[in-house]
Amino acid sequence: MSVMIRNGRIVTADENYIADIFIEQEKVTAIGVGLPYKAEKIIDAAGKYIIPGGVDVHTHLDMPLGNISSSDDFETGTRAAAFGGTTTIIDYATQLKGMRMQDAFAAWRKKAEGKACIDYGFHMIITELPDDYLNDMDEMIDQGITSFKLFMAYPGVLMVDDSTILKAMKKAAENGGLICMHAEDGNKIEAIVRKTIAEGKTLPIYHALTRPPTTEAEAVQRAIDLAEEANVPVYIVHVSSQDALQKIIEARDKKAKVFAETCPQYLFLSIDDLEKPDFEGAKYVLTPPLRERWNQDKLWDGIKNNHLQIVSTDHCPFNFHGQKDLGINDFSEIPNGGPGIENRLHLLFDRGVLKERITINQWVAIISTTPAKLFGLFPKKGTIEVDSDADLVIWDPNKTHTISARTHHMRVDYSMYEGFKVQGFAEIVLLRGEVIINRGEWSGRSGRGRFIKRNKYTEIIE
Ligand code: DUC
Ligand code: ZN
Ligand code: ZN
Repeated sequence: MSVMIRNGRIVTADENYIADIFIEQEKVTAIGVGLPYKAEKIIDAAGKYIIPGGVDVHTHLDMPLGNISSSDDFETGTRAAAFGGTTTIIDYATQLKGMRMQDAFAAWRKKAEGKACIDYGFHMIITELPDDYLNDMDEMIDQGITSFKLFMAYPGVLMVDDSTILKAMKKAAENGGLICMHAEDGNKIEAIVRKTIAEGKTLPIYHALTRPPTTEAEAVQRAIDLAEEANVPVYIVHVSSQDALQKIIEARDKKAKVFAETCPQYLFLSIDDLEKPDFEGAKYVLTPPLRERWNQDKLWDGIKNNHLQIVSTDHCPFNFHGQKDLGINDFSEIPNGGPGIENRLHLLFDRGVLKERITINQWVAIISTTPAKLFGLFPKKGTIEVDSDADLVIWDPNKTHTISARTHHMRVDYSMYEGFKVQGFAEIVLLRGEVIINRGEWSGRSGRGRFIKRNKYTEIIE
């Protein structure tokens, strides 16, 4: 099927111009003014922006947690992502204890195959790494899983000690993998949590109060030091606070290869949300926790100055009724995570670009181009060029809507952004040349999403 998109304003991470785009065989095959080709389908994009499809490098679909799983699976979660203008995700597969990475990969592939509506890749979470598992990391790289997540939090479950971190980092230095770090001091937090519960303090707000920013900053510094020792780049996931950001800025000023993301929840929500009455604060129990509001401006400065290069969602939804309420009597039993896969582009356009916190090119960079580059998807994804995949969003910059659980497409019974009015709308979304969102309506197919074998991280960004 050939498609011609006429007269849209093409916006990439560094360009902004009006032209036609011609698509054949899933790819962009020509870009220019007044292209003379005949197409089976013509889309008029006059007055609209055309941006590369969003790339969300931090999601948790169908993620097991104790006896429950995150409420979106690969079908509902990726369809919701498409409504939000995201056409590629990188989800976290988990090598649970006792499991080899190959088995974890197979298990996550099975969750996605036949269901995913957009393209996807995986990172691998490593929870144990005896010497005879080190080769698993090479096998993952060969199969296109070129990044690994390590947890410095959740002792006894996901946390790995510093010697394991160093071992994984040294292996990554050898095979070109990228280490993603969940940086929170798990032991310190665990001690504060036990003491707090013993004092009878069980409300959701104590989730945030027992994980102070110092526990994040300390772990970020440790991760940076370990990466320096191993001589390997490190990517800090879900940076939530100025304290943690400061450590990243100091390291980057010394030319350390440290990269980092933040997430919309840290830019638009705050610790005050955890104080909502009737246990509603549980809707905002995320890790790291939401911080005091003043951190938001610091994170925006971090984005503007390229100390934070990516905004991902950390989409990890749990229903308020039946899942979050497992912690009604004890905040530490509330499943950690919140929904957002559908909201990222809209929030960042409305409250980033339109509020002049970032330029429109920076918006494209943080939501699509840089994640594609850092995680080995570029230039197939993350740009609009001849030969790139025709993953495109035709964005109406004027249309407004109000975010609500009543109308969103994520399979979760609340929205963290309920009632937020946003301007800018993903009107038409194409995945490899096929229209999957047509004027706000679903027209894609479950199972059309393809596993993308990623390349290794290359030092193509500063
Ligand atoms: N870390 C994540 O990255 N996602 C959900 C919960 C967590 O601790
Ligand atoms: Zn994490
Ligand atoms: Zn996460």
